[in-house]
Amino acid sequence: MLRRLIAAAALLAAALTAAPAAAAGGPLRDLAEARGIYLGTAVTGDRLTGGYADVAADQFGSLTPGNEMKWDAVEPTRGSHDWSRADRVVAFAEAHGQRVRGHTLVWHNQLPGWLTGGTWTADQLRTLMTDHVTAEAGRYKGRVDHWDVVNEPLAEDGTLRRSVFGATLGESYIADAFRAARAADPTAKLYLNDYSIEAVGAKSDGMYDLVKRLLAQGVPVDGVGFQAHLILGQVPASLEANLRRFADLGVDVAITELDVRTTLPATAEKLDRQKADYASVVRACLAVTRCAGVTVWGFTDSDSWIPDFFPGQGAATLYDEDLYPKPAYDGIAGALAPVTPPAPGVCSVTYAVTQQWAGGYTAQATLRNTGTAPLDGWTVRWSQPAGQRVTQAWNTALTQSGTEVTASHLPYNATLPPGGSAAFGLNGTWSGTNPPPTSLICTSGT
Ligand code: G2I
Repeated sequence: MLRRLIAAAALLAAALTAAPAAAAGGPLRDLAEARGIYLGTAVTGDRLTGGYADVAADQFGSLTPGNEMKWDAVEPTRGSHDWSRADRVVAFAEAHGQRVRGHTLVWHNQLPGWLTGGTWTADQLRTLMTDHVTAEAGRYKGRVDHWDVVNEPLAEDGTLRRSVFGATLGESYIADAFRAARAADPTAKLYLNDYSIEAVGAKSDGMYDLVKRLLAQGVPVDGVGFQAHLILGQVPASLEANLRRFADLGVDVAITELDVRTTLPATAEKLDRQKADYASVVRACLAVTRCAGVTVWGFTDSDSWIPDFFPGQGAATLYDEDLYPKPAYDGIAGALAPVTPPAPGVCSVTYAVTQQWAGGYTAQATLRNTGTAPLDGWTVRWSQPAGQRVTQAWNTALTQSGTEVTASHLPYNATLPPGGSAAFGLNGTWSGTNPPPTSLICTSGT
């Protein structure tokens, strides 16, 4: 029931959103952060100016270079690196307080011609691969939050893909790539990334078994990326359970390349369905504690790989070709809306930080009697996920236990007529970040 209320509140918040950039209290990146995940996008580095750059910076907390970090881009000639396009995306992210998902160190596509055109012994190929991982992960040491160390290692049936790496080196290339990445950048989270592993099935079973084997060998796998290149109306019902079973192995999970393609033209009905699809993927991530975040594979239909690869299909992203937000934007904003379900018909409560300074803040909460009878006493509860401590409160009797805060009425503001409200305030300390409460509820009674 509570879940349904939350979903209803989220949809309502989305429906009321006229200006998406200010949706539900903030841009997507802030909404996501307040819910404990990041919302990222793939970008095309050459396009990071003007309106495209504004949306990329304002709405997303993480950037993935769509092509700029691939092997063919960074080492077009053997032994001679060109980091300029990758550097540009990383610098842009740093200038806008964004994380970077590095994509990708070892993949069978977009390899340089000198590599695919050469003839290599297994030893030579292994050394070329680990040298490449060492050079690239080393170059961005400390600046990349997640690396897709190995991309798309599996065939459709869940066995090892017979790529140049798989066929020549066998499964051991994966362990070698991860170990080289860990040595080159000890703080980056190292991911295996693949597509068509979103549902429980043969391919995701293969990935599950692979991760288990790698962990058993002490290979530093920190996470599994689920690309999620989805077809309209086909978000797998088992997505959440699938994410959870991987998390239960002791790795993080993330949605890394989300898009939802449809046949063209995209009608209003299809875009509504797409909105629901985007929202349900975000909700699946939110439901799994170890889900680090969701990345969309391009945020505008003018920068999507779909029309080139699937003729007759497209409209797969959140913004149209003119950078106007589509219903899918509201779907994500709604799914990420703050969890503040009012007790229906009894009371509602709002919370806002009114002042913040290094290490400290002041917040104000207002409780309102939304029922038809007088409220005889009230209690407001919330949780402060980032270790904030309340040091002082007024107009309420407040206690804190760990991250949980309870604020109750005092004799003089216990009784509220229908429509009446009571405000109370507090001072607190914070460090790192000061996100809003992750849950905020009021109850009536003494
Ligand atoms: O194919 C979709 C994605 C599947 N998972 C791995 C991702 O890395 C992959 O991304 C796409 C890029 O979004 C495309 O932009 O990978 C494609 C190629 O594997 C990229 O397409 C290529 C075109 O095929 C080239 O003609 C073009 O020169 O992009 C290149 C750079 O614009």
